[in-house]
Amino acid sequence: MLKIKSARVIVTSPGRNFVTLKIETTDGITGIGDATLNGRELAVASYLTEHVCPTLIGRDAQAIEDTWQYLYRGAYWRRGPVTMTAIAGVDTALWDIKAKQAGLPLYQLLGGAARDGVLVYGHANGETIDEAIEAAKRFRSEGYLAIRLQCGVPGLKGIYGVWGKQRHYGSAKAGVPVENTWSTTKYLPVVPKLFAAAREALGWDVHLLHDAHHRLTPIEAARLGKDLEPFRPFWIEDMTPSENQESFRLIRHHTTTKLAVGEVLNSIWDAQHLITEQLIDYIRMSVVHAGGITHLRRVAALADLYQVRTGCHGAADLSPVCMGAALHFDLSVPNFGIQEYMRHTEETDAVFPHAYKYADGMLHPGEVPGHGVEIDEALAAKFPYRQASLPVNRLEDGTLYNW
Ligand code: EZ4
Ligand code: CO
Repeated sequence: MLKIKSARVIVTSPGRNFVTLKIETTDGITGIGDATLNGRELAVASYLTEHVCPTLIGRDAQAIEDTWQYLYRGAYWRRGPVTMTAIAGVDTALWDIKAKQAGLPLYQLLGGAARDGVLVYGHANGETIDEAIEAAKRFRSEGYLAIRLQCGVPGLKGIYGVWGKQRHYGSAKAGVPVENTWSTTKYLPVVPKLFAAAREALGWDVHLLHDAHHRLTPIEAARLGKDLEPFRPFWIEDMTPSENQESFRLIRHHTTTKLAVGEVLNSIWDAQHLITEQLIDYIRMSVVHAGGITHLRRVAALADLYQVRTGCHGAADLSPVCMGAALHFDLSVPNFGIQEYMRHTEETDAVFPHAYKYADGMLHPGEVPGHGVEIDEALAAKFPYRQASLPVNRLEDGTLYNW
């Protein structure tokens, strides 16, 4: 039996905070898993260090399903982002170990490659529509086949997803939360103009996406969906929050624009009605926030029955370890749709050397045994944790709203 000898948490901040769980077996195989929860990093680190790591020592490193059940059922308190992110850290590290032990890239253990590569979308944005289109053209020149478009809204400062000319994006800022202002009335007319300009400039041979970041009511979402129908978006993401999964039925009744949701969901139960009632087209849950490879496979298997495809969250606050693991999942899962790809900073890539590579609009996880991502601990130690928070949003009259 391959036993777990040690399990420890590494927190590093090469531009932004990342939490990594490293597990070592008695015969010296190591595996790592991402356990980063943006803005709440140390809650997961503590959950792992205080409550999970001690229970892992001496356990069978190969019994991934049993360990998953042990951590999920064994906590008594089920679900929730902190718990499920911690479980994901363990699960991803154990899959990494199992694949290394087999001498195979992880996707081979998940059934082998079901496609040649993983279609990704990049993030084009700008303060103005013209700037966003210029950014989208740069992505096209780099071979991207799918591009997310976000632009500023006249009269509003600090719009989600707009970071101007910087190549890298960090939504969390040092200290207490920054406050942004939101107006749906100002936002709604802008997006159809952005999409019209994009089709004019980029043509129809490219997938265009957009993220409404939970800011619309269902009927507002329905209106946006209708307005965007002529431009055939690949999807509109997070039109409205999904705690009430029924909300999506109302949007569905009004528009054929494809709907994606799920980056803040942690459990298959959070998506049960969205999937089984065919209220969405893409489920965006990630390896790191939804209980690891083990649980995400279960979500995908359910989704496949209802023709819902995957579209894993892949923002830069999910570490390269999550990206590596996600790519093995994406390559092997039958109902893969698309993978979000926000490039990490050079510092982050140096701390997490990885086998995955981008070419011609696709990522491939590589052929290295395991998930193909390692951590340079000496370098990681040079970037100590810095407290940072996600912004909050207020309506123009000061009412606290969804960010
Ligand atoms: O705001 O990951 O689609 N991507 C997103 C992200 C989220 C951040 C929050 O931590 O919506 O940019
Ligand atoms: Co999003």
